[in-house]
Amino acid sequence: MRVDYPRANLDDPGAGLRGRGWRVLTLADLRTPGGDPDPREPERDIELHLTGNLEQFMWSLDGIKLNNSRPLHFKPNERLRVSLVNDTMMAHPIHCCPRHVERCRRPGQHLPVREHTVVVQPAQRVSFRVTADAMGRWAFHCHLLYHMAASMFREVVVA
Ligand SMILES: [Cu+2]
Repeated sequence: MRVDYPRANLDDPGAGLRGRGWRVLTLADLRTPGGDPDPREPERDIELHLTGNLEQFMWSLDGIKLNNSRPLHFKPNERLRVSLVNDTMMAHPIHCCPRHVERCRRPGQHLPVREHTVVVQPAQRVSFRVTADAMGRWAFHCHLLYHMAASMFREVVVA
């Protein structure tokens, strides 16, 4: 299953809260104090699809089982933009351990929201920027343990 037209807006209050006449705080309202900690433009773009099958309880990145996957390689101090497209019917809280990441509001916009874990809603496309400022092996994964254990996990190597 692939989402043909993922949405990228951050101002959706969510199911049950839309069009109710009250103001709902969304990610579009947030700002990182002090601005972008690394204002460099990303040197490279990486796109990953969050994939799975709810009935068979299979979860993965780009449809690849963890044991068959290859690590993502980041260069030391490289600035990257990672885009996640959620092709599943569930929200996934994605963590790029051990770093915080700066979520992009829209492609090319410079008002990041700094986050530890980026929640990607169903049929949503989310981009964040990250600096490879820690050498070694990182864990890029869904924070729902049973998704991570079922292969929604990818090793990142900074070397
Ligand atoms: Cu998940």
